[in-house]
Amino acid sequence: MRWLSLLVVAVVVGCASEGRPQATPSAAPAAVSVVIRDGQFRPQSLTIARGTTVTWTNLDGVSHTVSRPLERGLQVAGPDSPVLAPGDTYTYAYDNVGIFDYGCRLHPGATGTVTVTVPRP
Ligand SMILES: [Cu+2]
Repeated sequence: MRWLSLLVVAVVVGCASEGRPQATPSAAPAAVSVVIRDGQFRPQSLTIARGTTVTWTNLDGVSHTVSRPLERGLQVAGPDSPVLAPGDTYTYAYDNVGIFDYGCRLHPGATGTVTVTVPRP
C-alpha cells in the first residue's frame, strides 16, 4: 500500500503594504555634489544658498583632500577634510554667506570655489 505524502507548503505572503509612502515636503537644506576626477573638482565653481550641504566624492585613483586655504597663517571658514582615498566622500555645510575657495593639499593645481548666497525669502 502506498501512501501519498502530502506536502503542505505554507506560503507566507509578504504583505507589502499597498500604500506607497507619500513624498513629504523636505525641510532639509539643499544638498549638492562635487566630484573629484582627473585631479580636478567638478564643477570647479558653484553657487549655493546658505545652509546648503556640499558632498565631495573622490572618483580618482589617487587620494585628495578638500581643504580651506590658509590666510595669513590662520585657518578660515571652509571645508577641511581628511585625506580622501579613492571612493571616499566628505560633506561640509556652508552656513555663512561669502566666497569660499578651497583646494587639495596634495595637488596644488586642484582648486574650487563655492559662492554662498542668502536664500530667497
Ligand atoms: Cu589632490
